[in-house]
Amino acid sequence: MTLSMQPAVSGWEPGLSRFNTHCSYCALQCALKMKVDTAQNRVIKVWGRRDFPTNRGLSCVKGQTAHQQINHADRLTQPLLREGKEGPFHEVSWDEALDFTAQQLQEVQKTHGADSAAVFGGGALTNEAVYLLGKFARVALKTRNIDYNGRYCMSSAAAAQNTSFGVDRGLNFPLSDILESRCILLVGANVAECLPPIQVFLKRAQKHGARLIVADPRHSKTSEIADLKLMPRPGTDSALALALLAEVVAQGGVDQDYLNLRVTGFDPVLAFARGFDAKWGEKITGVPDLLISQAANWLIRFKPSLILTGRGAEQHSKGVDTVQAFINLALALGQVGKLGGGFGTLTGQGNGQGGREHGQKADQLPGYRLIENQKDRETVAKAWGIEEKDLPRKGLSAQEILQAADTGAIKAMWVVGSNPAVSAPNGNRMKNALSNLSFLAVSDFFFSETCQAAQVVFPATLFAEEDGTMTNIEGRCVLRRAGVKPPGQARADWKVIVGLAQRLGAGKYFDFPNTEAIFNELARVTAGSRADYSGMNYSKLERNKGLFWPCPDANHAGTQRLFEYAFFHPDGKAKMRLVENKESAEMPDETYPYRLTTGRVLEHYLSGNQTRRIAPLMAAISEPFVEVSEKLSQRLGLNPGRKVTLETRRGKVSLAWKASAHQEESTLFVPFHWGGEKSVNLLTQEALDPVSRMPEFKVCAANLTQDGAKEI
Ligand SMILES: Nc1nc2c(c(=O)[nH]1)N[C@H]1C(S)=C(S)[C@@H](COP(=O)(O)OP(=O)(O)OC[C@H]3O[C@@H](n4cnc5c(=O)[nH]c(N)nc54)[C@H](O)[C@@H]3O)O[C@H]1N2
Ligand SMILES: Nc1nc2c(c(=O)[nH]1)N[C@H]1C(S)=C(S)[C@@H](COP(=O)(O)OP(=O)(O)OC[C@H]3O[C@@H](n4cnc5c(=O)[nH]c(N)nc54)[C@H](O)[C@@H]3O)O[C@H]1N2
Ligand code: SF4
Ligand SMILES: [Mo]
Repeated sequence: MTLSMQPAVSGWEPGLSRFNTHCSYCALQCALKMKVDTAQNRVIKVWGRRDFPTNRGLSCVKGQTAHQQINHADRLTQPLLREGKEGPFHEVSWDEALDFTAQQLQEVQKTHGADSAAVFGGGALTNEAVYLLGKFARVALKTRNIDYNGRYCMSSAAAAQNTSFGVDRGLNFPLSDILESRCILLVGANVAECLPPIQVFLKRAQKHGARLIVADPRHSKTSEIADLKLMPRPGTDSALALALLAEVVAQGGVDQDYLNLRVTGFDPVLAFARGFDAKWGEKITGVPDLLISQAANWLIRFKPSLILTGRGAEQHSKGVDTVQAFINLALALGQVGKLGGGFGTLTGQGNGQGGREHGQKADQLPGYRLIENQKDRETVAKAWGIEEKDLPRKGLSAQEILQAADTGAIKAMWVVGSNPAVSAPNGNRMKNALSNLSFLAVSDFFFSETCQAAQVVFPATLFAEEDGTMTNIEGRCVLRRAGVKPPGQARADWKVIVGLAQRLGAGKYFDFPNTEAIFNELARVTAGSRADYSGMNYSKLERNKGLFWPCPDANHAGTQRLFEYAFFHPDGKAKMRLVENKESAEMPDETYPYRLTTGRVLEHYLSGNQTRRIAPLMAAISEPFVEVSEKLSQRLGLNPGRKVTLETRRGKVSLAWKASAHQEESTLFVPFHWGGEKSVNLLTQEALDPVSRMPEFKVCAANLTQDGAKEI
C-alpha cells in the first residue's frame, strides 16, 4: 500500500508526548503528528494530520518511516576530521572541526582569491538555514560562488515562470484547487510515486468528471489512472507542446479575449504555431496525431484545464524552452489565474521552493531579489549592515561549481545538505572534481558518498530535532517543531554557520539566539520583495497551518492564488515568448541507439543517503534496475535471469532489468537513488540549459547489451 490514512489521535499517556511536524522528504511537506517515548527519546508512532489541507491525513511510506532516521545506528554524532584527504577519520570536538575548517578556507582564499571557496547548499534545508547560508557566503566567506542542488531540480521551470509571470512559485494556487479542474495534463511527472497524496487529489478530481492526460514515455504508476496517455520519446516535450498549441489554434480553442486582456507577446507565438500540426508532432514525439488532437480538444472543451510539469519535461538542455512552450499553451487556453485552471510546476524537495527564494542561488538574494540588480543589492546590503560594494556578484551555478573544482578554479568547498557524488551528472568526472579540491567539508546526518571525499564532516540534526520553516509545493510556509533531542554532538546547520562566521571574523552579522530570530530577520529582509514574508512570524504560522507568500504585513492572511487579478510584471500582464523546437544534446545513433532517462521510485529519495538505511524501504527495493519496453526486450532476446550492461559515451553500468508492457520503445529508464558502481549518473551527461544551467538528466543516447553468464 502506498498511502495510508490514520485515525485521529486523542488522549494522553504518561511518559509519552506528541508533537506536530512535517515530513523530512518531499515538497508536499505532509503534516505529521509523532508520538514520543520521552525517556527513550524515541518516536513510537506517526500519523498524517487530517486537519492539514495539503495532505488531509495522508502520508506515504517514506513519511511513515521518516522517524526511523532519528535513532538510526548510522547517525553521525560527532564532527569528523582526517589528515589530508586519504587517511582515516577521527572524531574531534566542534571547536577543533570549526577552527580547522575556518583556517583551511582562509588559507585557500588568501592564496587563490575569495571566489576559490564555494558553498553548495540544498533544498532540504530550512528557510532559516538557507537564508543564513546565503548570507554566510556573501558576508563571512565573501565569495560569489554559492549555489545549490535545486539547480538540478526546479531551475528550468523557475526561469520560464519568471519570464512569463514575473515570479516563480511552483504552484500559484493551493493544491486543493485541483479538485476544481475538469482537465489536467501532467507532463513528465510521476506523482503516484513522487508526490503520492496528489494522486489522491487527481482521482477525486476524476470522480467529479475531470479528464486526466499523462505525458510520459513510460507507463508510470501515475499514467495507470490516466484517461489519455501520451508517450513522447524522451526529450521531445517541446515538440509535443508546440503540436498541442497548433491544434488548439486549428480547433479554434484560443481564448482571444483573455489574451487581449491579460497577455502580451501572443501574436508571434500563435503565428508560429500555425506552421505546425499534430502530424508533425507525431513525427518528432512518436505520439499518434489523433491522440495529440484529442488532448488539445479536451484541454479546450473541459475547462478549467490545468497543465502541470515535472522533472520529466524540465531536466533537459532545453528545459526552460519546454516549460515556456507549455506556459504558452496554458495562456492561449485562457486558463492561468482561473480557479482550477492554468499552469503549475510540481516542486520536488522538501524546501525546494524556499530553498531558491532566500539566497543560496548564485544569482539571487533573499526574497527573490537579484544579485545583479543595483536597487536589490542596496536594499539587502543595507539590511545586512554592509556596504553594497562589498556584496559579491553573481557566481557559478551548481554544475559549474563542480566543473570549476575539476579544472582547479575552485579549491575549497562546503557542501551542506546535498550529495553531489551521487546526484550530479557525469559521475566519474564529478568524483574527480570532489577529490581534486584541496579542502572539502560536508554537513550531513548520515555519512554520504560525498563525505567520502571530505576532510571534515559536520554531524547535522534531523527535521524532528530542530525548529525551522519550510515552504512547500504550494508556496505555503510551514513551521516544523522539534520534538526529540539530537544524538550525541549533532548540531543544527544554522549553528554551524554561525560558528564558522564567528571564526571568519563576521560574528557580529550572525548574532542569533534561535531559529525564530533568524526567521524574523529573513522576514524583515524580504519586505517589499516578490517573495515577501514580512507579515509572517512563528506563532502566526502555527495558528494558520502555514501561510502563503507574499504576506506583506502583520494583518495579511497570505496570498493563496497569485494571478487572480494580475501577473507580477509591471504592466500586470503575462508574457508569451516564442520558442522553437530543438533536438536534445545527444540523439540516438548506430552505436547508442536508445534514449536513457532517469527518475525515481516511491520508496527511495534522491541520492538515497537517507532511504537506503531504512529497512522497510530497502525491503521493497534494494537495487536499481533498468526498465525496458517489452518489445525491445523481445527484440534483443533479453534473458530474465541475467543482468544487462547499459553504456553511454561516459561509462558502463551493469544492472538488473525488467520489462514494461507499455513503454515508448526507445526508452530505457533507471532510478538514480544509488551510488558507486550502480549509479546511473555515471552515464548521464553535463549538457546544460543555456539559461537555467540545468543538466540534461532526462535523456542521453545509450546502448544496452545482455551480460554474459552473470546471474542476478
Ligand atoms: N519517492 C520519491 N519521491 C520524490 C523524490 C524521490 O527521490 N523519491 N524526489 C522529490 C524531488 S526532489 C523531485 S524533483 C520530484 C520529482 O518528481 P517527478 O518529476 O515526478 O519525478 P521523476 O521520476 O524524476 O520524473 C517523472 C517522470 O518523467 C518521466 N520522463 C522521463 N523523461 C521524460 C521526458 O523526456 N518527457 C516526459 N514527458 N517525461 C519524461 C519519467 O518516466 C518519470 O515517470 O519528486 C519528489 N518526490
Ligand atoms: N540522474 C538523475 N540525477 C538527478 C535527478 C534525476 O532525476 N536524475 N534529479 C535531480 C534532483 S531533482 C535533485 S533535487 C537532486 C538532489 O540531489 P541531492 O542534493 O544529492 O539530494 P539528497 O539525496 O536529498 O541529498 C541531501 C543530502 O543531505 C542530507 N540532508 C538532508 N537534509 C539535511 C539537512 O537539513 N541538513 C544537512 N546538513 N543535511 C541534510 C541527506 O542525508 C543527503 O545526504 O538530484 C538531482 N539528480
Ligand atoms: S515523502 Fe512526500 S508524500 Fe511522502 S509523506 Fe513525506 S511529504 Fe508526504
Ligand atoms: Mo528535485
